[in-house]
Amino acid sequence: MQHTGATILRTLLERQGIHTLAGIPGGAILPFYDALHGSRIRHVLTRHEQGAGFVAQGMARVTGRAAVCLATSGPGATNLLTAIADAHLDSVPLVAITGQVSQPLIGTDAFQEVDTYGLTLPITKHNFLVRSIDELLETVPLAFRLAESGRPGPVAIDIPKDVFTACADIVDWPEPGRREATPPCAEAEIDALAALLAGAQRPLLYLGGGVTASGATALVRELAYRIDAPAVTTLNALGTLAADDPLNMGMLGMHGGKGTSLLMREADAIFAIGARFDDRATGKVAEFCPQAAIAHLDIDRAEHGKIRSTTLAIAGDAAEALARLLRRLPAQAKPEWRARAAELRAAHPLRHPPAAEEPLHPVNLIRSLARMLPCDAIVTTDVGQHQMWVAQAYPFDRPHSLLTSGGLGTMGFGLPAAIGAALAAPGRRVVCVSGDGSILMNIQELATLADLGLPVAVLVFNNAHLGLVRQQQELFYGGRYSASRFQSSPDFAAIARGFGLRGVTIDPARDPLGQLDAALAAPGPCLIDIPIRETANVLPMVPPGAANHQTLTEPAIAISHD
Ligand SMILES: Cc1ncc(C[n+]2csc(CCOP(=O)(O)OP(=O)(O)O)c2C)c(N)n1
Repeated sequence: MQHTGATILRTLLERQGIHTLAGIPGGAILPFYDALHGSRIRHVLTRHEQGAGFVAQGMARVTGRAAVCLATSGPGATNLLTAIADAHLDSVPLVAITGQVSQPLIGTDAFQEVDTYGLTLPITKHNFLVRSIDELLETVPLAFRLAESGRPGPVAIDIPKDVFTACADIVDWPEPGRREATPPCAEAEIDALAALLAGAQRPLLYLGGGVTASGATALVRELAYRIDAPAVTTLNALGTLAADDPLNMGMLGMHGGKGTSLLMREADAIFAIGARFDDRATGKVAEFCPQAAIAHLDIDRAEHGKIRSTTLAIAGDAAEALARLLRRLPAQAKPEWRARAAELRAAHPLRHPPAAEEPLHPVNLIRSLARMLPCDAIVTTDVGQHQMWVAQAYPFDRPHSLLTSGGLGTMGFGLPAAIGAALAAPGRRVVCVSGDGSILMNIQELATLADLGLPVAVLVFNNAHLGLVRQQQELFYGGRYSASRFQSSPDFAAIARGFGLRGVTIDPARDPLGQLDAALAAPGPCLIDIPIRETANVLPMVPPGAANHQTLTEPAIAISHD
């Protein structure tokens, strides 16, 4: 039967099991939008292509499966770049499909022509410029296979308009692209790992996003208890161990607890799983875990020894390797080491004023928010102080429940990612915690949220500043505040109403938590603007470039144990 390139792409996506796409049409990709007319694939029309990229990321981060975003050539494609780069740094499986000018026009500075292939080359796992229908049939399944296999990541497919409009008879459709199993590591490597861990007196697990990507959460928990190893997590691995698990030492690095950093210095063996020794996590690398032998299990060989030399580096899938490790690793009780972890955690709690005194202190606010939400709620964040307060104070207890831009740190991530999460996880409550700076970077997606009516609540932690910038200027630039205070502040609740959503401004003087609870309890999407103290800082904080144990804390602030 005769097909156009556009109907072929639609069929390939349907066969791939794609139910939802996010994007914005335009000239070069219009033939594909024409083919979508009447398709069973749902198209979510965002208001900016970056929003489409993050909607797709929200879907992918919740499901672990590749999700798709679409844009036209030129400005449509360039608007997608930040979301693609973001997926690259956080290893999120994303397939970004862009229209391109027809092939005879490529290289002529045609209307809306930009070299999307060249631009996406350094920010994707792989990218394609498709030149024929035959290539399209090969490329689309391959793109999904590449995005999901090994270390997940973004794949870009640029399709010229004349490929969309070309016709061909298709007799045999290719099989959909699927995640390929990673080759198992050698027995000798598992033996060496078991020996290293069995010989350790003070072992510690350093867990990254690869644990979630591999579905290894339960195995990691079993391992921690098998050898009495406390665990630290990166931002993107929060929830791997429940926040209240006695072996969970919380997030490591720049905004991790002081007790966490001190325990890491005492460890004699660090087992890093699916983590990449990012500078925000390690602090000054030369002083990272100076006493420890380091074993590193990562699916991506390129990460081995990239930042920190290791005693043992194993390339493999975390779930597969851990299952084999657990079969031969005997249980080892280490009561003194566990007691030391408990002692350091108790000695260095998160400091914040008592809730009764300052209910809207961000730490108190986040703890109250968690009590108001169901335990399977999904939290997305933007980037800044509010993001770090969420990481420090929200009691995540499962993977895929915090969606945040870790590697790229992209302001504007939170709202569209929340929309994607709500699309991918129907029935689950989704909350986006944002700042008054970040929300403005993709606020147009409130219109998309209004279209869809999803149960997303956007909480704006409003401190009238680019808070994290203000904090750095206070702490490291002698209080010289430069371009971190907003001259004017929009009425966010009114803006939300303008988009057709419920908008609420919390009055701090009248039972603010009661107002928040009521706002969250009402059905449908909403935006809640919450004034917080302008000068509140996220502490602890390791000064950029310093070692993790040189973290700054705020001894003057009262400690509350609620
Ligand atoms: C797109 C982008 N531009 C600039 C930055 C640098 N940056 C990091 S945090 C921050 C301030 C964020 O302010 P806000 O969203 O109000 O959050 P707050 O820190 O006040 O909680 C800025 C400008 C960034 N991360 N992303």
